[in-house]
Amino acid sequence: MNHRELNICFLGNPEVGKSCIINPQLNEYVPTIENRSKKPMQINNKFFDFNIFDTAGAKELNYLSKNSIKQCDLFVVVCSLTDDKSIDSIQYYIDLIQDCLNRKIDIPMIIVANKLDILGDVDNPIVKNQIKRINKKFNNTQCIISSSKNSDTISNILKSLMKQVDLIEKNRKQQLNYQSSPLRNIKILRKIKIF
Ligand SMILES: Nc1nc2c(ncn2[C@@H]2O[C@H](COP(=O)(O)OP(=O)(O)OP(=O)(O)O)[C@@H](O)[C@H]2O)c(=O)[nH]1
Ligand SMILES: [Mg+2]
Repeated sequence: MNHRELNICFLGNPEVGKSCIINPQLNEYVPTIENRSKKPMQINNKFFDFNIFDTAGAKELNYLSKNSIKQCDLFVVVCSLTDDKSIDSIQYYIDLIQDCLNRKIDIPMIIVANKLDILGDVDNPIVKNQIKRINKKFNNTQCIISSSKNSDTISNILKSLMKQVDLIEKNRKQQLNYQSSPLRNIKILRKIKIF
């Protein structure tokens, strides 16, 4: 069976829970320097091998994160619902990704607002407020609320990202078809006014 290989990069401030989302069995905080793991997964009858790049939240190790970003296809920016600074840093990571890839569009990306369990559930007014803040600033980027204690989180993230990949690839195909289609010439002709 054909397996498609994709590289996915986790970014975000220290201690937001990147490593625990990737590996929910972790229970002791050990700051990451750089870590790679593999996750095979079946999504909609297709087989994937995800190579997961876990990066350091520590800014001194940014040069390693930049190197990881350049090798990746999919991106997860993690913040903690209990840490305002980590929410403020989302933009920093989006800029870093766009700078490293040298493009601003067609980047499959998701924001994960983690540590929901500490605040209870999504009905908690603090949670509602944080989600509002994130959505207001990043309304073009999908956001999921999570707790790394829920072992399904990583699968949900990967499924959501693959939906974005499908859309980007579908759009790209349509554009290619359009560019090579005779219809394109008709449109161009229409732009020329005939008196
Ligand atoms: N209550 C709760 N604690 C969490 C959650 N996710 C992570 N933690 C705790 O937060 C601390 C940091 O988690 P890590 O996953 O190591 O954080 P990180 O983002 O990988 O941190 P760096 O590697 O330093 O960038 C650990 O003590 C975890 O047990 C969560 O969803 N809920
Ligand atoms: Mg870590």
